[in-house]
Amino acid sequence: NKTLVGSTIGTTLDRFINKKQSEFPFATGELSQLLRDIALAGKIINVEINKSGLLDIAGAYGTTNVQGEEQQKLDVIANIRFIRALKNGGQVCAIVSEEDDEIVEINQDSNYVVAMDPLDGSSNIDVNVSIGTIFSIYRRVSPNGSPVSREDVLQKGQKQVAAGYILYGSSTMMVYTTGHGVNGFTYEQSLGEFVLSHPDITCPNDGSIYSVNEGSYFSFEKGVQQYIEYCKEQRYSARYIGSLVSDFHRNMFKGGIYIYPRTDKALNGKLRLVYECNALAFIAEQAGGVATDGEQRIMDLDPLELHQRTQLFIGSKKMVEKAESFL
Ligand code: P6P
Repeated sequence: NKTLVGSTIGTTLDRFINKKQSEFPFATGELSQLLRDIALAGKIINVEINKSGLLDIAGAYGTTNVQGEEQQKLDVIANIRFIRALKNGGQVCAIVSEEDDEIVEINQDSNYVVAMDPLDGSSNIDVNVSIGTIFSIYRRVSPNGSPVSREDVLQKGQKQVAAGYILYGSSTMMVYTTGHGVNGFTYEQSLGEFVLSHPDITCPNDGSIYSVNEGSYFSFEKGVQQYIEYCKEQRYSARYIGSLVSDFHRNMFKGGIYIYPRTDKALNGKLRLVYECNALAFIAEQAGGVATDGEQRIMDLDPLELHQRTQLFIGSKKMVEKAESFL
């Protein structure tokens, strides 16, 4: 295990953000503040998640979100916490959230848009499996002070200025990029701070772990079935947690591929382009990995709808290329 020594490892997220900002002379500090606001919301949700087993907030909330999924109470709480933290932080003009059917307009005098899945994998909450927050950050394209437009929130993934996730697992980690590499921070309970624990994360170019829900095997297209057979012939390991952030995070460190292809129940795949796939695609590419929909680069896809779904093949470069060779 890494010992927290040296000037970089052990730096708090706050100091890291300040140091990085100083490397950009024209930085206004707005993006820095936004990243801090997200980290704050993550800390608050971390507390809620850790006590959810004790309080009756883990159970289903009774309402359903645009996915038609039972909205877990923690889903709703996480969404409220993030929206409140971003509103109070003052940097955000609009939010797109898995939990809100429409654009959440915040402050038309602010410059940033956040697209987020506040708590992905929430069906895992009440069985104590890790869950995650996924977020993308864009600069608005409409003039400051004007009403927020759909063009502000439906930007291609290549326009992201930052992206990241918070993984509430055996330890709580925040991993993010601003386009200059990927860095991982571990929440240090005693300090109440995220501390730099995994600087300059790189995804192995190849791997032997594949993550896909083989329960849907018979409804996968032939090429996907053939790639799964290939993985078995290679004696790869099957690891599918049912929590995208957990599978993605493990594959980024160990090497691996996560696939959510189209099925008979999910004709365009299940995962959402705007607030799940684009963020992880940005991180994957910044770490040396790749992310496609089986044909095109995820970050080149044109979002037409807020909750648009896409197929996702993401992880080690050679594994994604191999999978695509079967499609
Ligand atoms: P399935 C959780 O609902 C999620 O969005 C991802 O976190 C996870 O990888 C996937 O869906 C699981 O979906 O259809 O395999 O149960």
